[in-house]
Amino acid sequence: MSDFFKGLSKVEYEGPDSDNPLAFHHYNPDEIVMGKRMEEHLRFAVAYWHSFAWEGGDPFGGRTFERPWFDDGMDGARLKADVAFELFSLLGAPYFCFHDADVRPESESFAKSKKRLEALADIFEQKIAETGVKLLWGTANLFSNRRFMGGAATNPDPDVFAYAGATIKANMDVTHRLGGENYVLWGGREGYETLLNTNLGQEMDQMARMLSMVVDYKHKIGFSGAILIEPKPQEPTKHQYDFDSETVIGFLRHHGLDKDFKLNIETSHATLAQHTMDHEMQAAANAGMLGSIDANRGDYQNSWDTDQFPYNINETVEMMLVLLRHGGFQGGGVNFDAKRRRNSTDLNDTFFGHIGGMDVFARSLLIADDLIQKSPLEKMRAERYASFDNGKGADFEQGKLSLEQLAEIGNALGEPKQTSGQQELYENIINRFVR
Ligand code: XLS
Ligand code: NI
Ligand code: NI
Repeated sequence: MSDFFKGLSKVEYEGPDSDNPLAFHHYNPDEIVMGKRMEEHLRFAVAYWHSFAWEGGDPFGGRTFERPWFDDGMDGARLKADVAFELFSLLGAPYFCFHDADVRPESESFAKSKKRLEALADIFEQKIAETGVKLLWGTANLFSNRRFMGGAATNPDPDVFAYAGATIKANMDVTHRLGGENYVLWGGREGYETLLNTNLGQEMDQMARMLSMVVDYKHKIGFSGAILIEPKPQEPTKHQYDFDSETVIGFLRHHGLDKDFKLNIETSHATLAQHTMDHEMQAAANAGMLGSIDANRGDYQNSWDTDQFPYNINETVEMMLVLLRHGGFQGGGVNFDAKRRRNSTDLNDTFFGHIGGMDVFARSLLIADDLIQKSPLEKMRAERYASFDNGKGADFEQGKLSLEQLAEIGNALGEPKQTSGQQELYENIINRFVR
């Protein structure tokens, strides 16, 4: 293995009282929570794109990071792979995720770019065997290259549709070969800038067609992982078709595709959709589609995808409550789709970001477990709906009452008794356990 992070040793759990900023204070992989190791609950992954491919540019200025693999073709790509696996191992992250474009430089033809991707996959195969780090998911970048400016699956040009299909196939093949546990589709440019030039119905149908081809192919090659769709309401396009969890679930059901997909839900995207992350996760869980999450945070005062590292305890506790109540991720995990800030230029900053993120999840998992086991939260919520458990309430719930029968009951009632929703009490219980 390379020794790029000279002098750094493996990040270990040292407990909440440790002063060491390069240690975990809460993430203790072997600690048992609800009968399962913490590592198995959380299944952390490092995102190749933010930590190794992103150069620190933004719309107002270019690269701020100095890394020896930038601009260096396939040699750079190989060095980047060395450093990436070094970081995964030092962090003790069990998984990573990547797009084709993160790991190999594009070449002048599709066939040559694919060769390069396969060459990197050869390297990954070896490194996976050496380090035990696994692939949580692979995906295709169908948004950076200008050929996709008008969409990939939803492009009005069938040649671009075909190019997108070929790219997806190449990435599914590589993901499958590397033992990837899921495959992600984020519709980066599947959306529109203006309806004036857009045939919405045609574009949605094209998207559904591409998704059913993906499902057919998955079965054909025997890929047993889940195909995950990642909702986002906007950015880069003004309106993205996979707007939020409910929109994606409705779209999949409408096209008879819901059995073959799950969701990959991202915190910052939830914020952009004006939802909370636990709302997005809950919607997916209700549909049996809580596949995986992209962990980060957005900014509540602006409207772009800031992809900051997770930091907010209460937000994460609310997410972990949904996760634990629904029996965990269905095959996925917690992928840090998060980048250190543009002026966080030290090598250590990538470690601090991940350590903080892993700790906030671990701590929130423990708090959510306590809330479920030791606080009155679950009981209070259940009691709020308890009158549906028997009598007329149960009849209604089981669909035994017609509207006329319901009206008969209603006609005989006085004003229903007022029952407090007790939001403040619920909030106080959460904060009493956040420690
Ligand atoms: C961008 C998305 C992207 C996906 C993978 O906003 O979050 O990074 O996770 O294509
Ligand atoms: Ni994401
Ligand atoms: Ni994002």
